[in-house]
Amino acid sequence: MTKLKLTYFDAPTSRGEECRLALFAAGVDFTDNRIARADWASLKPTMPFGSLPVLEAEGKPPVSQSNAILAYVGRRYGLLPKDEWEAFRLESLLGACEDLRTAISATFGIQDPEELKRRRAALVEGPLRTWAGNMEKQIKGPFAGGPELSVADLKLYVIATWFKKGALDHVPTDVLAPFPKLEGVHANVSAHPKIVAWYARKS
Ligand SMILES: N[C@@H](CCC(=O)N[C@@H](CS)C(=O)NCC(=O)O)C(=O)O
Repeated sequence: MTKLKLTYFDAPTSRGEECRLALFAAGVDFTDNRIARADWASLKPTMPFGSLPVLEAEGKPPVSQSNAILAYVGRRYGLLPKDEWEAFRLESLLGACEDLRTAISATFGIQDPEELKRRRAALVEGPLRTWAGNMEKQIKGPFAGGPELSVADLKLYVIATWFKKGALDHVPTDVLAPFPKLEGVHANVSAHPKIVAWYARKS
């Protein structure tokens, strides 16, 4: 296998960041290809589904979709358990995270401030809290699958960080406080030596 190349926007966020974290945490020597927003319009039609992230290997077709990338990295490089059913269960958490992102994305682009406030409050009280309550029951602790870090933890970490840094207006930074296992995943991923090393490297 030649060196993998991951393409995403030049931002430490979202679906690209969770794939970078997975590759780095798994010890994969990959090319971290970061593109400028200004270049996106011309690149978009060249991507399998017109979106990022995309993972490439020489001689292979490029592959899109963050969850497919995470599942591949997880299975091939040890960030998913060998037990196939447990790996499958953890992959289902990746899908649930994308469902939440879809619900959040439905509130993007709302121009009227009062409408945005109302829709975000409904998001927090409805889909977000329901998602967090369901996710809480899936997390074994300290990580989603138990003692070992997996790609599911990295996806959960990136989403929790999104809330915690206050990037979404009207979504409280402590929205996950009633969910100690989710908070625990965030804290334990933050403190994981590989994740500490990644952010030390980038700063
Ligand atoms: N389901 C896809 C969604 C990909 C997606 O929407 N990516 C965003 C960035 S996080 C993107 O490429 N946005 C630019 C665009 O769609 O033109 C995945 O999980 O990879």
